[in-house]
This record gives sequence, C-alpha cells and structure tokens, in this order.
Amino acid sequence: MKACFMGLGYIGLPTAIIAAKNGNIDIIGVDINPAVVEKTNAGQLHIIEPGIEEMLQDVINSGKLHASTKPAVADAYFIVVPTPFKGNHQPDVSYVEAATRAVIPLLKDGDLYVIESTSPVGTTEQMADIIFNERPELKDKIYIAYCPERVLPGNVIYELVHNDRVIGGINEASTRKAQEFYSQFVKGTLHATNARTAELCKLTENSSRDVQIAFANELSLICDKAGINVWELIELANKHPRVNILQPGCGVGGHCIAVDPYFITAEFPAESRLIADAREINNYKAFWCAERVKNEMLEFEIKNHRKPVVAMMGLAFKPNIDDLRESPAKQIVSRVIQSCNNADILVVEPNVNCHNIFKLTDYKDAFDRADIIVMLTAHNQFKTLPKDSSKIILDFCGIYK
Ligand code: SAJ
Repeated sequence: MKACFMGLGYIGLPTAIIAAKNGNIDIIGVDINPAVVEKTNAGQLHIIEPGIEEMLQDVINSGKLHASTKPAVADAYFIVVPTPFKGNHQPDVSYVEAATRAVIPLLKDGDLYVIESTSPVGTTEQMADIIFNERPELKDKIYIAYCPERVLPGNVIYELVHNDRVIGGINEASTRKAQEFYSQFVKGTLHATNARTAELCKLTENSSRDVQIAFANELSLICDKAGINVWELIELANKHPRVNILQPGCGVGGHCIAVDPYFITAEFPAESRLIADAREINNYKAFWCAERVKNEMLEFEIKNHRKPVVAMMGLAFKPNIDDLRESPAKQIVSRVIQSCNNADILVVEPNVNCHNIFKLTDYKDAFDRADIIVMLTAHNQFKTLPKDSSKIILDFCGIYK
C-alpha cells in the first residue's frame, strides 16, 4: 500500500514516520517547503520532538518514506496542514483546500482521503464537495473521513501509537476504511462516528482544557486580591472526590489549546459564551502578569532609588520543553522589556541555547543577580532554586507551591 501525507509538520512528519515504520505502507511525505523536504530526505528532523530522529533515519534509509514537494499517486491521502486564522479569529481552511486540490487529479476508485488538520465543523463535507465537483465520476467510489490527532508535544511517539482516536467518515464505509488504515499502527481504540462529530470532538477536547485552565487562572486572580495562596486552595479543593481543578499559570500557550476554541466561537458565537470567556480570561492572565511585574519594578525603584535587576524565568509555553511558539511567557517578557527600556532584565530559558531576540542568561546566574525573580514557566531546574527572602519573588507558575 502507498500513502501520501500532505504536510510534514509537527503531526504530519511523526505520523508518516510511525506509519512507515509500523505499517506495511510506503509513504510519500509532501511539503511545500523545499528545505523541509531536503532535510527530511537527509534523515534530519526539522521539528522539535525527542526520540524521533533515529526512526526517521531508519525509514528514509529503508526507502519506506520519501519526501517531495509534489504529491504522487497513492492509495490513501492524508491532509495534515495548518489551519491558521484569517484575522479576527476566523479559521482559514485555505491550506486544507490547496492540499486537497493538489491530490484531486491523482484520486482513483477505492482511494482513501483523510483530513487530520484541526478544522471547523463541516470542513470534511466541504472538501468532499470540492472533490466531487472536480471529479464527479468518483462519487461513491472513494472513501472520505476526518481523523484528528491528540498527541502531546514531547510525547508524540508514544501517544501516536497508544492514544485512542476518533474517526468520522462521510458515510459508514469511509469510517471503516479509515479504521482499517489506522489499525496498522495505532494500538488505542479507533472510535467510529461521523465527520462532523469527529471535527467538533477535536475542538471540544482542547476547549474543555482551555475552560478548565481558565477556571484555575480566575481563581488565581481572586486569591491574589484575597491574600490567599491559590496553590494551597486548589490542593485542598482537589481533596474533594469529585473536584479536579487544573493549575493556574501565566496564560495558555502552544498552538492548539489557545487556538482551537476560536474555531467554535467563530462558527457558534451566540452559543459559545463560556468558551469565549475562557479564552479571554487566559489571554488576560498574561497581560495581568506583565502589569504585576511592571508595578513591582516601579515600587522597587521608589523604595530603593534605583532600577531593579529583574530575572524573567522561562520562555517556553509549558514546563521542560524548548518550544517557544505562542508562549505567554515570551509575551510577558516582551511587554516588560518594551515598557522599561532602561531596566536590567535578565531573560532565562535553560532549554534553549540562544534566541534571536532575547539575550539569554544562565538561570543560576540570573537568580543570584536579580532583585525581582519572576517565575513564568515551571521548569524542573527552577524548582532547585532556594526561596531567598531577600528577593522579591513573583511566582506565576507554582514553583514554590
Ligand atoms: N496549562 C496550564 N495549566 C494546566 C495545564 C496546562 O496553564 O494545568 C497551560 C500550559 O502551560 C500551556 C498550555 O496550557 O501553556 C497548553 O499545554 P497542555 O500541556 O495542556 O497542552 P498542549 O497544547 O501541549 O497539547 C494539547 C493537548 N490537548 C489536551 O490535553 C486536551 C494534546 O493532547 C493535543 O493533541 C494538542 O493540544 C493538539 O495538538 O491539539
């Protein structure tokens, strides 16, 4: 069997590698970026994901995976391209459409076409219409389904194989055909549904987490005003057998949880008030943290007649990774630097060697030199630092909880 993966990004590339390794499938991986194609064919990983480069080299050397800028005839096609915003948080499915249009001339009887990209409800049916408009003779002759991924960045190899998946076809035959494909390398259960439910299921999963984190972030604001330790509060509330509150932080980052809820609010604005509010609360938390830092710096200056040295601890969007994309910590650091151009701000990210905008400082060095320590990302390294009472500590991520 031959499969063509359209998009070799954070999900497309690992999925292509795992499918090539574990299934009896020859894979052509397609990306519009020639540098990605070149790197992949050289067995070099262009994404940040532990443990996968060796597997890439294996499947490239054995000829099971080959990358190209153009799709080729296959038996199954997978659309794994980004779905960004058009502005005003409206989802943009133009990459999904472009990838679909690129494979339309190659489709033949019996082929499988699957969208994995996070997509607004109705996208799979919309793409099916485009396919059948161009190739009416394929109506009822090909299989079309939606199958979102659920993997956690940093644990992709394990989760791609072991997580359950939801698969929704435009009809039952399509669902079954897609289940057959994924069962070659997925050990989790493949739950059957229709395409629209599968699309909303993906958006629901990430919106659910966003809403839960917003609850924790809202509590952190209440506790700050009430003079109560939010970490202790949550720990105690979670002793209730049916309460399980997540952790507050300096906002929500990454390109999934902070993005996917907008796919619901854009399409169902009147019905999705809680989801919209959660987005606002999580965005506001980053703004609030930056304001807190600025106020603390001002107070220090008034009291000590000099500007403080400030250590901004962490740039990554979550603990113990080197991924800085859509990171609230990064936003906070930029805001603080922009508003206090003369202050001595030490930026720390122990998981990254250098950064093109920020000059990075070693975390122990920054901790020793700073008057104000701002904990933004709960990296393990920071948990080894003492709680020094001679310093002002703003702990937004529970290092000292
Ligand atoms: N966060 C908190 N408090 C918490 C948990 C997380 O503030 O208690 C913050 C993190 O610091 C981070 C953000 O939320 O800034 C997102 O981190 P995450 O670990 O919750 O999730 P992601 O974005 O790395 O991956 C999510 C996962 N979705 C769910 O857990 C429902 C993953 O399974 C999805 O595959 C992925 O989105 C995706 O690609 O959609």
